[in-house]
Amino acid sequence: MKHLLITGFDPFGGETINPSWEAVSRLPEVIGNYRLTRLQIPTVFGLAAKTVLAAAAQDAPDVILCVGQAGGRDAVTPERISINMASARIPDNAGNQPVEAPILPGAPDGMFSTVPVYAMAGAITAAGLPGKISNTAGTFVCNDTLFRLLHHYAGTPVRVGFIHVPWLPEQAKEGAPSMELDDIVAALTAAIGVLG
Ligand code: PCA
Repeated sequence: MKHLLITGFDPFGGETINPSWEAVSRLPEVIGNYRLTRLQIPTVFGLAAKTVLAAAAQDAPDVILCVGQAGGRDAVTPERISINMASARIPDNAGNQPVEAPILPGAPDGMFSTVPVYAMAGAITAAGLPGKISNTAGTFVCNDTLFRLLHHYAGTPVRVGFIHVPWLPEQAKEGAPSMELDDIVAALTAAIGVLG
């Protein structure tokens, strides 16, 4: 059996919940071929990736999948790419607010995710749920985390991916898109099912 390390973030930006952790913490211990380790990570630049790497050093996952909230999105979105840029509209949970700063100076401008994003988005829609590839993970902590992990595992067999999920109905302001928690859990389950 293969091993998946899957993470969700703590609430940030004044919110009291983060759908990424709400969903990740509800995933079963086994999906298809994979045994899951579920981990909450802090919404803090640098520290989030560091927390993932410390956990990965313990139990050597085959795949690392981070899940984050993307308020305003209307679908569960596997991220195709991360960019070497940190620029924050709001402070992270430690008060950091980088502006137009490279994440890792000298590293490539962008790094592609190493999980099958096309198949994952397809599996979500095949399950009757909204899913599509995203071509930007933003410039906040989620992008920072994906970039650092892809850079760390480049040239190794460990695959790294990221999935952004919409707000829950109770978070979404009037008229803003949201998704039920059960549907987010089902979408993540479908996406994990095609990791291979
Ligand atoms: N979403 C933020 C960081 C933590 C989270 O859940 C982001 O998209 O960068």
